[in-house]
Amino acid sequence: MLLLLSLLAGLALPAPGIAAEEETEPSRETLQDIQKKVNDLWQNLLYPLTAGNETGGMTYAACEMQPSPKLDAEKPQVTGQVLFRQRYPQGRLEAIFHLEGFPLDDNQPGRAIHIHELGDLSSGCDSTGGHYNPFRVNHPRHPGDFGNFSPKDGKIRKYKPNLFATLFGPYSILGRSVVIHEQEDDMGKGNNKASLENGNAGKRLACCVIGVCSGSLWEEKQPEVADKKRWLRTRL
Ligand SMILES: [Cu+2]
Ligand SMILES: [Zn+2]
Repeated sequence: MLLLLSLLAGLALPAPGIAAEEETEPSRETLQDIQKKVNDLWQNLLYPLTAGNETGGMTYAACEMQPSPKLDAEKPQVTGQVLFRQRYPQGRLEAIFHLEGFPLDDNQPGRAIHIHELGDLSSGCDSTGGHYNPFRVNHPRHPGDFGNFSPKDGKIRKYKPNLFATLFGPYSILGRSVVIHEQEDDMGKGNNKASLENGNAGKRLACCVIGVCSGSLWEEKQPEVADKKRWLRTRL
């Protein structure tokens, strides 16, 4: 034990008479290289199958939305999917929100969608915990704060690129949940504690757990959201 302690002490203190090596900033390439190695390690440890060759380095995940079983029968029964994809290892997360079951004459200005911390549906959407908040920051700076969505004809059809959440590494959202709320997200501007935690978005209408999938669902749904983008472009 003593020997171990003295060895550790020897490592921690520079030997007398030897000048400490001059510190230089690591280059951007070195940092990127380290980041990739750390990500590779995590990826291989946690999800050895997700960065497979079959999908050309693209990882796909799906969340099969189900209405909260605790919801009153007259509330919107939301179903559908939230799909994710991300190119391994440096790509940014993209998502397709493909949901239905909202009232046709919806007078709600928007519905909040977030990633919640837990993938536990044992008590419906109530057991999914709070917002996934790995960096201990205030709402709406959580990686899964997707903002507000306005259903049209009872449906949400939305594509979002460049998201902050990730499918890879220690902060992966795999196994966590997506929750749709009854109300609008106040985006942290509600002037109270809950606003900085969850945006006062109200009841949890529906939720699901994010899991790895193949690319077929993404291929199937993408034309619907892509068409919409093209339609918008022609109108501008
Ligand atoms: Cu939420
Ligand atoms: Zn949040």
